[in-house]
Amino acid sequence: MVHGSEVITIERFIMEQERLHPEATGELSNLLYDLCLAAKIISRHVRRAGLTDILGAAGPVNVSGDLQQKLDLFANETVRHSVQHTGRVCVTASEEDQEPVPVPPGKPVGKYVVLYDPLDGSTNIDVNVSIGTIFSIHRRVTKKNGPGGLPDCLQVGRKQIAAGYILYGSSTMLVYTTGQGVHGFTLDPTIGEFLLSHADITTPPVGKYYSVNESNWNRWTPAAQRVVAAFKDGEGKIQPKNARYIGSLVADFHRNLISGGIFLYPADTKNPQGKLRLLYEAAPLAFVVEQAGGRASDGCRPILDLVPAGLHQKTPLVIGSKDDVAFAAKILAAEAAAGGSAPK
Ligand code: FBP
Repeated sequence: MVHGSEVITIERFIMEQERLHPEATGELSNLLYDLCLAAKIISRHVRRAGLTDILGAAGPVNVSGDLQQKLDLFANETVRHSVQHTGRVCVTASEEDQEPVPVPPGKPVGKYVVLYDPLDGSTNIDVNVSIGTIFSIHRRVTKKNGPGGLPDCLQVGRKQIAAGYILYGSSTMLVYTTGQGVHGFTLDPTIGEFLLSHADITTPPVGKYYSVNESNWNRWTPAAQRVVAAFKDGEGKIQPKNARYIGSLVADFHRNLISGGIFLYPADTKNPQGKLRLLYEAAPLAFVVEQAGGRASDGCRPILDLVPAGLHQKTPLVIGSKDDVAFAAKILAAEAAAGGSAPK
């Protein structure tokens, strides 16, 4: 669905948004274009993955102990190379890099920080199930000249300037926010352009889906079990929902954003801090969902208010339709306040 009869490219859309900010320098717009380029390159490789030697494991494991896939590393390099030489960025950090990666010496240094998960849903790469790239953009906090570093990366989610994701699904979509609503663009491979297909996305306050890995049931706290049971069987005002779980956060998040729903990855005995990463998974999606009228919580506090202590810090995540998240957070927070935690 092209927006009305007009074909609106993402470049044109970003430029029109920029005009709303006379103080804008155009650097953020150009950085978003750089990410569009990276998305097109990754999309091309994902779409041809079965035909080229890019499937399978690359060998090493990343800082979270996940086996790095060849496509993970390709996507990681592609995003970094697309943003690091432009003079718009001072440092990048990603799930696949142990430490932040400052702009190399001799390269122009800019005012933005890019945090990203180059390929989310790695376990689904080789089986042709939807995967994604997640990005978060901050303004640097360290002195202007010279490469950026860890302090520039460890910023609270509320400080994000822009965030979004690319979904490599039945089509390739880029969804982002700069704090002026959430907008979706579909890649038209026949012209190689992202075209506006979903303007001003809003998510219903009550969702029809719940998305959680129920195989973790016995590792959950009683409160987490009660919340999921309520979404399955109903409780009070909560009506029973349909279950959907792809195992790729971006794909599960996107479905629930468009159709209404809640995604949960609670803390459990295997992941006492949750499994998902705060800075380049939870916080960027929290910015998107709040801009679409939804909510994101760690069970006790809004994700966007969590102060990061470490680059690869994990967090429990409850995200999606606002009334459903409020219901879950109330029960989880009560348990936490009573000192409850995941059964040993
Ligand atoms: P990465 O693939 O980027 O490491 O992301 C983690 C992830 O795959 C999420 O996309 C997904 O929601 C979750 O882990 C699935 O975990 P599990 O297999 O434990 O349900």
